[in-house]
Formats: sequence, C-alpha cells, structure tokens
Amino acid sequence: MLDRDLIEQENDARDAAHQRDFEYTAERLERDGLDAERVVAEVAAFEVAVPSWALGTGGTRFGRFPGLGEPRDVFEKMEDIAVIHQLTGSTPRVSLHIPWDEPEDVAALRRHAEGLNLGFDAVNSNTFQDQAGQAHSYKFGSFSHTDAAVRRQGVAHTLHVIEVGEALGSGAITVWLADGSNFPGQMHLRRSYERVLGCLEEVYAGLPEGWQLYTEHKPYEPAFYATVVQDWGSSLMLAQALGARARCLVDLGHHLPNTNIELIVARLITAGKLGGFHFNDSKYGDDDLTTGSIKPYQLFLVFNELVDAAVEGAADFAPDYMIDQSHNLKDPLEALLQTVEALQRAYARALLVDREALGAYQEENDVLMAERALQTAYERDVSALVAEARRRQGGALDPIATFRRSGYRRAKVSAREHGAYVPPQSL
Ligand code: PSV
Ligand code: MN
Repeated sequence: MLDRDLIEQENDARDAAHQRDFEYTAERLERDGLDAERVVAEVAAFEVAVPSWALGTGGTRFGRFPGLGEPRDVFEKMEDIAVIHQLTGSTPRVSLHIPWDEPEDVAALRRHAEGLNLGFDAVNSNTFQDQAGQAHSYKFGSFSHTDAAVRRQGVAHTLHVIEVGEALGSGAITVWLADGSNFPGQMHLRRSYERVLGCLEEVYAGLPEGWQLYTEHKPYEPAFYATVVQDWGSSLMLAQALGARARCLVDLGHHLPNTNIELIVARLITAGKLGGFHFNDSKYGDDDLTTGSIKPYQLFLVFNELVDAAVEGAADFAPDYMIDQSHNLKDPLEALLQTVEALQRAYARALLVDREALGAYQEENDVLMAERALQTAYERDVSALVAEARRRQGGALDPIATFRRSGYRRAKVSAREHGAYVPPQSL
C-alpha cells in the first residue's frame, strides 16, 4: 500500500490552492442557496465496488497488450484495490468473479482482505465459458439449455459461487447469462426464458439469509439474434417472479445505442426492483470504457434519478454500486481512479440540482427552465467539493497525480516481473 506520509505531503502541497478553490465554490453555491458541506458529506459517504477482473489489462478478440507490473493473482489484485481505496476513500469492497478469481484458500483471501481494510460486494458467477474438467458444455446455453444436466451443472456452479461469497462475507450474487441464439429458429423463445426462470428459482431458493440476487440484462453478444435476458423488461419479469430478494442490475454498457438509461433506472425504482449498477461507458455496445468518458451527461442524468429517489424516500431503494470495465489501453489502476472521480463528480452535480425549482417548472410545463435546472447543476465546477470529500476520507486531493508520484507501478514492475513470487498461503 502507499505510504500515508506521501499522501499527506501531496495534499499539503496542494492545500493552499485547494482551500481557495473550496471557499470560492462554497460561496458561489451559497449565493444560489446551495450547501457545499452537504455535498461534501454525501460524496464522502459514496461507495463503489471494484471488480476483481478490472485490475489486469483487458483485451479484445483481436489481441491483448498487457502492461508491466500487473497483479499475478487475486491477492495482488486486492492490493491494487486497497491502493485505490487509500487514494479515493470510496472503494472499500471487491466484486469477485468466479472462477476467474476464485482463491484456492478462501479463508486466506478473507484474512488478506481484512488486512487491507477491504470487504466483498456481490460475487459473480460464470456459466458463459467452459472450465477445464467440466462435464457439460455451455456452447448452447446454460440456464436455458435444452438438456437438464447442463442446467443442473449451471445451478450447481452458481450455488457454489454463493457458498464462496458467504465464506468471504459477501451478501449478493449477480447472474449474467450469455444464453441466447444466433439464428431464427435455433431456440424456442418462450421455453428458453421459462428454463432460465426455473434455474433461477433453484438459485433463489438457495440464497442465504439476507442475501440478494441480481439479474443482469444485456441485448446481444455473444448471442447475436436473441438473448434470453436481453433487456430490463425480461430482467424485471425474472425479479418479480422470483421474489423480494431478487432485483435488477443495470450495466450501463448493456443497452443499444441511444437507449434512455435514466428512464430505465426510473422505471426500476418505481417497481422497487433496482438492485444495482455496473458502471462503465460505451460508444457502441458493451465497450467497457471508463465511466463518464463518452457520455458524461447521461451519467449525471442517471445520478439525478438516484438522488431524486433518495430525496423522496422511494421504497426498496438501496442500489449496490459496482464498476465493470475492461482496461485495454490505460493502466487499469489509473483508469479506476479516474472512474471513481467521474462517479463522484456526477453524484455531486446531481446533489446540486435545485429539486424544488425543477419540480415547479415541471408542473408549469416550463420546458426551458426545467431543462436549465439540470444543465445548471451539470455545468457546476465540483472539483473542489469532490477533492475535499476524498481528503476527509483520508484520500488524496489529486489521486492520479499522487499515484504517479508514489512510484507504486514502478515498484510493482520490479516486484511482480522480476521478484520472487510470494504464494498466497504465506501472505
Ligand atoms: C457481461 O458482459 C458482463 O457485463 C457481466 O457483468 C460479467 O460478469 C462481466 O461482464 C465480466 O464478463
Ligand atoms: Mn456487467
């Protein structure tokens, strides 16, 4: 992990300028009847989980170009996540993918996490790839498969993931299914959905006390003609059929271009079925790009719905925030720091919407002023507010600059590329 003194030195070096910026921002907001301190407190309390699969360089089907000093196993990934948490004060939990990051010794991973001040968020199952030694193939589906033996294998895997999650102290499972078809006629459209529901009922019946089940929709890829859980409607039908502990997970990249995602979020809130998010950004499809890099206004509008629901005290509203990205070009750790900052900014801006005025404009059908209420909040400079929130959480005023100054990646290049590997058991 990083030396605390370094973070403080870096903060001290920026302190005078930061104080001036913060005071100016607070005064500017006060003039509009807005409270900077409230925003700082809310942003400081914001938490988002980091996925275990985002710490190594990702790739496309055309290639992968790994960087140096990448984590070699889940234990080292946790160390990188602890650094993100140190710098942002906002990522205290890890969302584990099984089997990609399944530890041989679950208790050792939990101890390791506790030593790093980390916990575990939703665990993720994988019935979209075949694993070595597995009896049946998922080539033609898992939970929707025509063969009951394949479905049983998928359910058994998912229950195993829950068991691992329980041992780690997690409280939810996210199920994303690649099931679908590439050609008309290949799959019975209704029966495939019914088989998925049947398997999810078995998983739901096996949920430990207090656990949640999230169903994650996605329109296409790898199935290009028809995906079984292709949209939020299908996901909502599943969650409603399963019961109160099943909810829908919205991955921002899992929508066709131009889909109004904030409207989907609003509908799921109304239904009391918004389980959580996989944050990322996208230009075309499931691009897994840095959150807020392509459509920052959309991200703000999503947060606007979330803040609106929180202010109104919407029923069954406690979404679980997670990141789901693939870092092909950037240093994954830096991209994740950038992501947390983008989320904090979107949240801060959404908190600055004058909701009373917006509501009045909506009632009066004053289109321009209603739109301007959102735009005014979106255009506010919240840099000093989110920096202050991070600092109050023990983090850095400028996480990326501090990370670069720390030399962490350089140190990991020598340790992880050339150093002796320390097996997890002895950590
Ligand atoms: C599928 O594209 C997905 O969004 C699901 O969340 C998976 O668990 C994750 O990506 C990693 O493949
Ligand atoms: Mn996802």
